[in-house]
Amino acid sequence: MVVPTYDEAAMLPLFLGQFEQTGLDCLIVDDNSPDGTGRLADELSASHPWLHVLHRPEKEGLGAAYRAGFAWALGQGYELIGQMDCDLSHPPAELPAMLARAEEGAGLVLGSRYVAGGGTQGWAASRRLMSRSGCLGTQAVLGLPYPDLSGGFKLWRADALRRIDVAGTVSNGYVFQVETTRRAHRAGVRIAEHPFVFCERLAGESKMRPAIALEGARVLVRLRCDRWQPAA
Ligand SMILES: Nc1nc2c(ncn2[C@@H]2O[C@H](COP(=O)(O)OP(=O)(O)OP(=O)(O)O)[C@@H](O)[C@H]2O)c(=O)[nH]1
Ligand SMILES: [Mg+2]
Repeated sequence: MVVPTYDEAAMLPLFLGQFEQTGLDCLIVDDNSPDGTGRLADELSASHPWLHVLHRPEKEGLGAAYRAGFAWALGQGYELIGQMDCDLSHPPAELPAMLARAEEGAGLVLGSRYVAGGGTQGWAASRRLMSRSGCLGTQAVLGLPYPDLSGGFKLWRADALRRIDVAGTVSNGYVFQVETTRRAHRAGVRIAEHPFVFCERLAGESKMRPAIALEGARVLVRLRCDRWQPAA
């Protein structure tokens, strides 16, 4: 599982404590967090052989962190490569069910808050409205059938990541999630939606800002014009 971090020192031990139960490997991709998350991850990796750490020199946003993390995982030869947040908003307990969907043949298992059985917990009405309207607007603008397009809880087959040329994606922030799912849809990757309940973070600070949502809307317009097609 590729887990990007920026200032998650308060959450990292809690996250790893729950993640350990899954028996999976974890790659922390840290952008030189000022709060020392990267150093802490290094220390923990010394006693946890399943924990790997990739250090990036500066904060360049989620897309860049994921591109680096996926490249590392593909290079290591993993057949299944996932992505999730470090703040326990994406419950590690969902991973066995998501893995089962991938083993049944899905190339992308899309964790979804907005299909039956999914939801959000602990969000103010304003945040719910922003996320829901963002996803509905994105779905309408891009004509995609998936109601949760901005979420970052996903499991990929390595060949699906190659088919979408993940290294060649261009977006950052939340739109990176939209871009990769859109590419998967265009490339004919089998996509399975898995409902989960998104839980608000217990500690640390949210990086969500109105400016980020607005930037998302701007980049979405650019993505609408993107003519990316899978290689024949
Ligand atoms: N490496 C890296 N990780 C980031 C960056 N921005 C956010 N993250 C991490 O990516 C994950 C998801 O971040 P976001 O959803 O943007 O923000 P958040 O703080 O989780 O906000 P909410 O969950 O919406 O309250 C978290 O684990 C963050 O620490 C970044 O620029 N670089
Ligand atoms: Mg979060």
